Amino acid sequence: METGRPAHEGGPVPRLDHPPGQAQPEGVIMKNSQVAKVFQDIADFLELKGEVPFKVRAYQKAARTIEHLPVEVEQLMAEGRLRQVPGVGDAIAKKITELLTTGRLEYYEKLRAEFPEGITTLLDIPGIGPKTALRLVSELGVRSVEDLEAALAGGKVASLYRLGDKTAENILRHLQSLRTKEQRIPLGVALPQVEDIISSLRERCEVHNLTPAGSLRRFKETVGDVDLMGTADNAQAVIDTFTGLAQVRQVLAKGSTKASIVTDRDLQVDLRVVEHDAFGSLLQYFTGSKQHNIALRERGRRRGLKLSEYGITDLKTGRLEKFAAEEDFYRRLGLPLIPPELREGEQELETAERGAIPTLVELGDIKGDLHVHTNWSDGRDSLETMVAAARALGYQYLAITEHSRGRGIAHGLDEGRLRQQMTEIRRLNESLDGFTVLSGIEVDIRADGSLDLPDEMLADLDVVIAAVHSALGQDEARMTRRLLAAIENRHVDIIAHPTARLLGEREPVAVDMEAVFRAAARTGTALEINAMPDRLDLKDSHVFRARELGVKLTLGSDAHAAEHLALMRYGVGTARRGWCEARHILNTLPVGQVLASLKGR
Ligand code: DGT
Ligand code: CA
Ligand code: CA
Repeated sequence: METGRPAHEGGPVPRLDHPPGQAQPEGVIMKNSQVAKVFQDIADFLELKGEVPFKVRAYQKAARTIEHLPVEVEQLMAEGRLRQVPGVGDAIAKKITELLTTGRLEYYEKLRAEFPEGITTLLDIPGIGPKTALRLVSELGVRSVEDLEAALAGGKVASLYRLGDKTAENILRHLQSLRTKEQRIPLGVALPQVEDIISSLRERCEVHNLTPAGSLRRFKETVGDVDLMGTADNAQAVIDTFTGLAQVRQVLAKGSTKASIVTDRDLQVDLRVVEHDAFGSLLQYFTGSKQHNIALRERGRRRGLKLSEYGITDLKTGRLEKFAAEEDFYRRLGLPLIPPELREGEQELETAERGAIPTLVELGDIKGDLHVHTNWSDGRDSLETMVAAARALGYQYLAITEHSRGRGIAHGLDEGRLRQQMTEIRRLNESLDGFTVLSGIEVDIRADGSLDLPDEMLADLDVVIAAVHSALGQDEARMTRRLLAAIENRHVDIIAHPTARLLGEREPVAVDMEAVFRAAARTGTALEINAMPDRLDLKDSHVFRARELGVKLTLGSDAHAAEHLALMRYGVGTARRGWCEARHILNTLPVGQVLASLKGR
């Protein structure tokens, strides 16, 4: 069952913007994590002051308990049950009450005033204990995350007496993972930036095999940071060029073979450069996922082999074998090369073992785009322009699928204009050689599940896509009924962007996806993988399940301008993450067979 909640990675992150213990905006309820944070800070302050350990531990324990409470501490207070919480005695119960009722805590604020400003920000960062925080503030004048990053990059943290490289590295790692959790960046935002960086680097220095690894290479819908790999004879020259690129806003760390930067558009990019003979193991290691690598390492261990980014060590002889190619790395473990999109630590190793890794669909398999808008509705470009762009991509056909009349803001077509467009398309087809324009529609599914155009109209079209665009807040039962009604309509060939989510902007609708998949499979209605990078809807896990249930799938760019046709690659990546082969995607077929496979035919 789909509950309509997105699968956001990482838990809630401590908010660094609003210092806890200070007055909260009116009406804002303090979360358990915020209350816990106040008590953790108190424990840290007391430790810094040299208080007796048992007192420090009491606050630490209270913080931990509150953080993990299964109910809101606010509710416990209302019910007079604070004292029932383990570790909460009279004194702490009183402090919680003060904090929750007034939004501030006098005791905390007094303590806080004894220490330099900025220290609580540092205490929020995992890997920085109270003593280190105090030294960073008083000896280096660090007051903010930015100050800390600068101090780390300048080697100042490592040079603090008795702190050293290891601690500095540790802090940097925690900072990076905080950044990663806070803001995952949509693939469609990250990939073009990375491609830009890659081409800049290639132009400016002698670097080979420059490839993204990590989640970007696996085509995950969002990425935390970008991991770039390359080879060079002179690694330092590549690193220097990289950190000096115009796209770089901040250098987080820099060494002789690796560097981390943040771009002017807030994307963190880590670059690693190795010698050619070790590139395969490097790329394998940093492509991940972590889960995949753990499973792979376990497999190696059973064979007496130790895996690392440097290669594979035979534990008996201690000899390190290097790998220039990823394929040879996998072969050494008795496995075929596993496509990056499958490396999620799920069932790819067992499948590879059985020799059953699918031949995943590729962009080159796509013979046409089945979801396209023109300036007849809310698209920017003309029919002719869209067709020319599709031909330039090597496609054989294109389905024109404007919005229907109910989508007033999108200049949706009524029957009259739609028939007009059909005539226009027929005329256009007569002038085209080896290319077919299909007459379609993206008909609106109304709130009650009925469609926005009469059946007689839909029956005359080549391709009928149906989609929800409004009343997205319906409860799961109603939304499911609504989608099922459209699926049951015999003229509906495809359901577009079934969950209507917009990454980072709009939650998916609440709908029983399993019921949708089963109805789609039973009726032969195809579900779309919308390739717009802020949609990617169906998402990877839905694609996987739908395919498993035998649902027909289509890929559509939902292009509203000629250049959007190229967004198809994001849809293909999502299909690959759902383990799709070409045969699972209708528009890998030539036009005649696609039409024959659509339900409405
Ligand atoms: P992201 O950046 O959060 O979108 O996800 P990834 O997968 O790109 O993760 P990232 O950037 O932290 O690390 C890149 C790869 O490096 C990761 O996919 C696998 C490898 N890696 C990182 N940390 C570990 C680790 O602790 N153990 C293992 N085995 N591999 C790791
Ligand atoms: Ca990454
Ligand atoms: Ca990384």
